[in-house]
Amino acid sequence: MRIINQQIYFKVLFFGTALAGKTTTLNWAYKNIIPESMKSSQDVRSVKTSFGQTMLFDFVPIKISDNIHIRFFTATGQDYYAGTRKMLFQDIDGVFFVVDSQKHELEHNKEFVTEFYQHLNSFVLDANDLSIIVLYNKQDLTEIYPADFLRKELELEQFPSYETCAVDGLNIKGAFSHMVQLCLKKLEGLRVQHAKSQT
Ligand SMILES: Nc1nc2c(ncn2[C@@H]2O[C@H](COP(=O)(O)OP(=O)(O)O)[C@@H](O)[C@H]2O)c(=O)[nH]1
Ligand SMILES: [Mg+2]
Repeated sequence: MRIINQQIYFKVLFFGTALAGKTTTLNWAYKNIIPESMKSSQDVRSVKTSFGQTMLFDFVPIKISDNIHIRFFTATGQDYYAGTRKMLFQDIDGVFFVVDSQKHELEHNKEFVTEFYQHLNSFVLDANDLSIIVLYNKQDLTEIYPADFLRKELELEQFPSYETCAVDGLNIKGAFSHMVQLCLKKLEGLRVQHAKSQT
């Protein structure tokens, strides 16, 4: 979170393996659930490779109220650009951990869970202080593991989660509203703390 000129900026990062559906989820949300009045830019801004995959990140700022903003970023999942993933963890408030539910992606997902905790450690972040929501994506496909199995295998059971399909938007609205609520709850917590410290 950053406070600049009395404006509060939350930062939410999409993290997960290459092709898990991070960019598709963000694009779907931007098109279908974020009202025009909350959009502070015309489009999702992306830095893409020549193949159309996310090279560095996608970025979407939205305005929740007069002085509260949430900035959504997606980290590239491609290993060639892995170095850029870490820097995006700076100042994060929330993470959508996007899991590709396809069976052949299980080991790859496990590697990303390990990497995720490494990045949190390097920024001295505690998973308990962050708003983490897991998206078990690609639920429309047939060769997938059920979310219950993945939750256990990936040891992500303590986090709230949604079973999603980024192509048709299944459960994405619920996941986004949940994230906004968690950010606002964090703000309320900080307000209470501040009020206590003033007395
Ligand atoms: N069937 C299916 N395809 C998906 C889903 N989400 C993403 N995709 C496809 O997977 C590919 C990679 O998605 P993308 O959002 O670019 O992945 P990213 O690398 O995580 O940003 C694209 O062809 C998407 O259309 C999903 O829920 N179901
Ligand atoms: Mg992408």
